[in-house]
Amino acid sequence: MKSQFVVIEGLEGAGKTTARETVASVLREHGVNDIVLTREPGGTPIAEKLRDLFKHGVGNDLPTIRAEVLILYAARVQLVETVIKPALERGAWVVGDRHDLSSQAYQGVGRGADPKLMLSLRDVVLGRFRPNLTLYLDLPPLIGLKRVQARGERDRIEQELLPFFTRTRARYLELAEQDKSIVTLDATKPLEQVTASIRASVIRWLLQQEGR
Ligand code: T5A
Repeated sequence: MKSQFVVIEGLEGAGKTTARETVASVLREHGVNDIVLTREPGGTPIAEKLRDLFKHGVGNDLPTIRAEVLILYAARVQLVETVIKPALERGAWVVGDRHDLSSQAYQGVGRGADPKLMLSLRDVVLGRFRPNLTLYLDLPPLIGLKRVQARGERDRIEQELLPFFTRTRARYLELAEQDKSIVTLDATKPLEQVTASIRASVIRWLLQQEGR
């Protein structure tokens, strides 16, 4: 099968880190051995610096909403052009922890940037490049935030209030509803059940791709 780009999406604490490993292990079981794992923002030296700027700013100089959007797109395009596309071209598969859908949800609606403008920006910066499959791990924000609370210090995004995450989740659900390449999974279930549904979804999708 031609190499593919699979992305895991969801709010904080949805279980994306574990999900990425699950997807990679299903792919290996199906004979895919060359797998590149990415995370966004980040994944190249430049993009990791931009991640730090996005998350913490510099001292009291915090990015404005528009600056934040451009920082995220600069990091994304750097990752896409120097890591993801070259990997796909050499025949590797790519499994990403977040991609553009995060910006559409967090910045487009959570932060209050114009959602239409965000879709246009995506088209300008990324052209027609899109993930082949996105697994969106859906859960109410309170559950996810409780799961990550134990980590201690919170970054700028994690310090946002509940209505921000509620808006962000609503946009995820809205966009998932409109796009057949996005599969929504219930991430409130115990980890073993979520893992089982991720495995089932990826296997079903692989079989569809192979025309079986
Ligand atoms: N962002 C990112 C934007 O605003 N715009 C963008 O365009 C992009 C790309 C990234 C931040 O940037 C924002 C979103 C984020 O705020 P990050 O540190 O990478 O920052 O944050 P996250 O991607 O959200 O990573 P998290 O670690 O917070 O979430 P995960 O990866 O979904 O959670 P995970 O897997 O680490 O699990 C958290 C805890 O929950 C447990 C795990 O064991 C772990 O302890 N857990 C479960 N517990 C019970 N039941 C389950 N089903 C569980 N699943 C996981």
